Amino acid sequence: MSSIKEGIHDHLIELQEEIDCIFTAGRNTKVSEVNIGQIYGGMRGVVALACNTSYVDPYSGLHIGDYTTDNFSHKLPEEIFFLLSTGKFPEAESLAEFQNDLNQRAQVPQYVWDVLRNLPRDTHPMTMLSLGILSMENESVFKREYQKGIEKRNYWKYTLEDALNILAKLPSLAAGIYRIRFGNGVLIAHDSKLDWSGNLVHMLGIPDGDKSFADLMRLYLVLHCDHEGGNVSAFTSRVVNSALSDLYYAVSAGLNGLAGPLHGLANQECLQFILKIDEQLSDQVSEEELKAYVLDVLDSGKVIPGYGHAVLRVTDPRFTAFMKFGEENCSNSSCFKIAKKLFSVVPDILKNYKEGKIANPYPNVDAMSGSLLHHFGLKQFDYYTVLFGVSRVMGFCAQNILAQGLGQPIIRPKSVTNKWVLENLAVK
Ligand code: AMX
Repeated sequence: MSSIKEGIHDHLIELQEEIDCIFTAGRNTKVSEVNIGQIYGGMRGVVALACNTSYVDPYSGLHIGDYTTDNFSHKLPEEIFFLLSTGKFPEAESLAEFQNDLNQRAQVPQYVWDVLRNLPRDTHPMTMLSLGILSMENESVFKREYQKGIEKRNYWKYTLEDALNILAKLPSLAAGIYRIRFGNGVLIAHDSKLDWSGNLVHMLGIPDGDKSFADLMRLYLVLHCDHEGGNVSAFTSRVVNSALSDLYYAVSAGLNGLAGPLHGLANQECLQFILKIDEQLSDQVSEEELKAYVLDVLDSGKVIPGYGHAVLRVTDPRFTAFMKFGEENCSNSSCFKIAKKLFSVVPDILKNYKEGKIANPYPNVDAMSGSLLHHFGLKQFDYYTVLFGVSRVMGFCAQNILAQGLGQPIIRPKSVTNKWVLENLAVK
């Protein structure tokens, strides 16, 4: 058995023991109450899911297993996938075995390129990514084995096979999309001597040769990997997989959710905001000028992109990790300087704006990530969500493998009509 498979097997035993304890202590214990505002309001604040890959604390941000962002941001994405799905980082030997396994599976079938090259020239890169994965659905090991008849307790093993096949092909697929959509369409071959993110950088073929870009990509792919279970893309992916639609369907569905402007697309709006400041005021803008600019934007009824969060109540530690990277690698970049200046003025303005109604005046991850990509030569905004997607697929895969391993059933909350609410809840 491979180390990752063994790690997941052991992790599932631990998780199942915990669930057994939880159930023994009180299967019917109430967790949260749901009010009418919540059923009409996107179920915000309703605790209704268990997700053991990661957890977002309002004050300390993203946790993966026992690790906070500070403690995992220096790792490789492969180590992060191992952590998400087994609860532990791999030993050096297990990591090498896992990377070797991914390399063996990296070849993207020719028909995928045929599908992508036949799309209209202006197809969004996220459509290409989602479609590229969906087009490989006939390769699903889970589907093939399910049709033969497999025991429920083994579902996760075939879901893992699909996850490894998808993850292995992602750098080639994402880089190929970039080259078809924004370059001359000539693909660069996968290099099995490179790691997962190193390969993505290599195959993108952005001609700056700067080592820091590879470091930035590694950090980017690590920081966007997962954000617990209730966000649009992770939840969508889980719901689809809970119907035993295989991982190709589930990953493609999750990516379709990520493509929305309220979710994965927000990072490109942040960069546009910063570029506009650069164009109108330059990176030499004074603090006073910037404050006036930000207030003008707010007074015109717009939000300050990159600030605020539905769960976090502090500066996102992922923002802090990107800021540190910027200080160390591109402190003279115009975009970085403006993003940093915004950080010094925006929180105080937001704290006092709208009579303190803005729940979190601090920056989220999107306030910095696009500025750094732009500085290192990746200037096509439309592509940024693809990178977010490449990273987030690790979370989708890990969440679905663990859910299958724990035998979680199909997800099916109950909905009601207005009439039912009026008749049954005395709200007339
Ligand atoms: N600028 C101006 N106003 C803001 C604001 C900001 N950055 N963040 C929140 N507000 C406003 C809201 O618009 C809302 O006003 P309203 O009641 O008049 O509609 C009020 O403050 C209360 O909102 P909230 O409870 O603080 O936030 P929320 O949980 O409803 O929304 C978010 C969270 C992220 C959508 C919001 O902060 C926002 O629009 N931020 C700017 C866009 C952004 O950065 N998006 C990326 C989010 C990260 C991600 O998921 N990728």
